[in-house]
Amino acid sequence: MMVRKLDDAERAEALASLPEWTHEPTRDGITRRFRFDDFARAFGFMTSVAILAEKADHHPEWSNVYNRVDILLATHDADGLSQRDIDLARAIDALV
Ligand code: HBI
Repeated sequence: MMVRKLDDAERAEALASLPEWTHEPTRDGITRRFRFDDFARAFGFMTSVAILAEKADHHPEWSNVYNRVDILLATHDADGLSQRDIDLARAIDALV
C-alpha cells in the first residue's frame, strides 16, 4: 500500500499531540528515549513494541543500552514521517 509523507501542517499537528516525541529532521522521523528500572523491564517493553509493530506492519528503528530504549519512527516507503508513524507512536506511548 502506498503511504504518503505528512505535509508540514500535518506534521506540526501530529507532533503537538505527541509531546514526548521529537522531530528528527535528518530522517523526517520522530524519536523518543525510554528509561526503565532495569534491563529486564526495558526488554519486556521492546517485546511489547515488537508485537505492536507486527500487528501494524510498521517497524521501529531502535537501540537498547541496559535500561534505555531509543526509538526512531519513520516510514521507509514514504521516505519520511507518515500517519503510520504517528499511530505507532501513540500505541507505544500507551504501553508506558
Ligand atoms: N516499517 N518503518 C517502516 N516503514 C515502512 O515503510 C515499512 C515498515 N514495515 C513494513 C513495511 N513497510 C511493509 O509494508 C513493506 O516493506 C512492504
